[in-house]
Amino acid sequence: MTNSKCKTQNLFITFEGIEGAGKSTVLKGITEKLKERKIDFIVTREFGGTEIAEKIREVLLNYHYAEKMCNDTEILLAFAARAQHLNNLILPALKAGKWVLCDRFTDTTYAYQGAGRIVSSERIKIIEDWVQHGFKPDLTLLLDLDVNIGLERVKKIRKLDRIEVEKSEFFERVRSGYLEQSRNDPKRYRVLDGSKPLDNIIHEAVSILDEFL
Ligand code: Z5A
Repeated sequence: MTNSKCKTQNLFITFEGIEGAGKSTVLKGITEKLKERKIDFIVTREFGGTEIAEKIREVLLNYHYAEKMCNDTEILLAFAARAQHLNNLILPALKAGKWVLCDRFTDTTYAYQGAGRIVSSERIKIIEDWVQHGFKPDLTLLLDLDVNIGLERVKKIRKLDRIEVEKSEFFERVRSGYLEQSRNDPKRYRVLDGSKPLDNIIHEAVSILDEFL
């Protein structure tokens, strides 16, 4: 972990990408392999992960409001959920010696609210610093995928949520935002091609995790 206040030898690993990139599916495949390697881990997600954070997720995603949700509201709610998740689940799990595998984290806020909604990174960083005190993932696996392929995958399996109904230009900005983050932090980021067959992606992801064992 990169946060000196919360030093532990265990790993905080995040999975990022646009909708339908395959994060949840790849995460599931990886957990099978981690069990074989006798790693003690938990799997969690954002928005969400704790009772209160999941309630905030509902407000953020489950309704299509007549009123526009302000960008500041969206960001503050994201970090309110994150504060609950971080303090009540992620940090205790790391301190208890577990690996934490998290489907989305703060990089999503930079990609969706930052690049997607066009809010400056400096503005988001103020709240990140307030909530996280420098805490960051040790490793981030970014599943990169063509926006239209991702949205088609999602449309086949469920109804689109409040953010997913955005135009494809929004998701193009999100994808570019992620790729820019990966270029700015190459030590933490590994970019995987989300259009490859699932088995190949899972194999690649597990090989990356094996480097940490
Ligand atoms: N959000 C935000 O705006 N700001 C924040 O700070 C945070 C979140 C934390 C919900 O996220 C929304 O929250 C998200 C960003 C916003 N919004 N939007 N729009 P989520 O993680 O809960 O949901 P998601 O990313 O939208 O969902 P997803 O559909 O679950 O994506 P996924 O996990 O990457 O995909 P998947 O479920 O693993 O796969 C989707 C389908 O594709 C499934 O049928 C798979 O079998 C198939 N699939 C996956 N990989 C492959 C490959 N390689 N080949 C073929 N088929 C595949």
